[in-house]
Amino acid sequence: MRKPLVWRLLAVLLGLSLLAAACGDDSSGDGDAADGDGDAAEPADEDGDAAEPADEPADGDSEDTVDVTQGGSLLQTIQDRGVLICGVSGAGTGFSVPDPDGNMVGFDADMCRANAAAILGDSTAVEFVALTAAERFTALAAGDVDLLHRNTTWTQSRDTDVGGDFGPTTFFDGQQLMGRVADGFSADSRVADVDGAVVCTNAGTTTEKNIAEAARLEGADFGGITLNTFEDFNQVTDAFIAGTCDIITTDGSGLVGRRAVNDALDDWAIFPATPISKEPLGPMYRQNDSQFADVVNWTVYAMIIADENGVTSQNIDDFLDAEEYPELGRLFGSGEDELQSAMGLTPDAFYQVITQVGNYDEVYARHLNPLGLVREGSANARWYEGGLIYAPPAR
Ligand SMILES: N[C@@H](CCC(=O)N[C@@H](CS)C(=O)NCC(=O)O)C(=O)O
Repeated sequence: MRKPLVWRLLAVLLGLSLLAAACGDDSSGDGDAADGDGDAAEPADEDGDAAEPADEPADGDSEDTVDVTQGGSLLQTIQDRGVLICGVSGAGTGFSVPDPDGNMVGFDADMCRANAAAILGDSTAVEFVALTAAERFTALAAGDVDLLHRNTTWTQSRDTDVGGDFGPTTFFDGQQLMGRVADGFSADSRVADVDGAVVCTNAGTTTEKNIAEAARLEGADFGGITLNTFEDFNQVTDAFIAGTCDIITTDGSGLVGRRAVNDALDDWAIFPATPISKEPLGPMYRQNDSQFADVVNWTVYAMIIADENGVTSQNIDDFLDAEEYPELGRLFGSGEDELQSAMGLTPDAFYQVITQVGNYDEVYARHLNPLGLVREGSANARWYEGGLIYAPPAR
């Protein structure tokens, strides 16, 4: 049954307004959002526009298949534009930092490249926009970036109030603290040991809220902390090195990264051993665009499935026989029952991801192993090795 005319007209109008939002003046990602001037940005919680198509009444179709092509998906906008605009930190050691030539390097940066390889067949077709933690949600809501791969923790408020949706967790993290060994801190230190300390972090993060809450929960014997927040984590680390901060705190991965690049393994202690929070980090995009969400999510899943099966950028061509490897045949587009075309991608979209960027483990090993972050024994291990990295089946 076709939708009544009024709903079809509404859908067209909504599609156009979504496109206008996504293609606004700043959609070239020229860095306005990164400048922090916030001009173009509406308050993040006014992003509700995008939710309206979901209110459309069910049309009563009872067919087995559904039409997955939705009006106004960001996917088409990116394909027409020919470049993916990806919001990253730009100061997240191991996750996204510019190299001396200005190339964005890291785990999150490669996740952006993987999305570009899937959507555009070209992992280099990415424009990176460096965003501080405080800027990121406004930039996303305003359409300055298509998505975030920016050490962003999936939380209830960000998933609801802030107008975002989250993809699969790509790195299971947790908040820790770092202090100087010379000040008596060790890996066995606890939050109780930072009584009276100047504790520093970056603003607009779960981190600043968690530490304030943890200090309050220490109880009556705990005198309190002085919490100082900075715009970005480079400033936080500089203040720690300068001695202005006794303790710095953020996602454990960030602390391990900063300690490694400052060659301070013996001088800076990270604690407590069990983090004070859960920080599931992953992609975030504007809410209620199911087609775009599917593409971002299945890009991550394809990288995980490849890893589960030992398929790498180097050996993928050995796994294209769809008779022998039916799931991989579907996923990489060599089987006739491939599912990528129905998602608005080319059949070989995920083949491009693996050949151009690598599987999950290759990306992890490239950027995080050198910092001392290992998957084995951590939540980021494969599910069949006791970790939480898991993908649904490609069927
Ligand atoms: N995961 C937390 C913290 C994110 C965060 O800002 N992490 C720091 C340290 S890993 C970072 O990315 N710093 C880079 C910067 O400040 O630009 C959140 O989503 O609020």
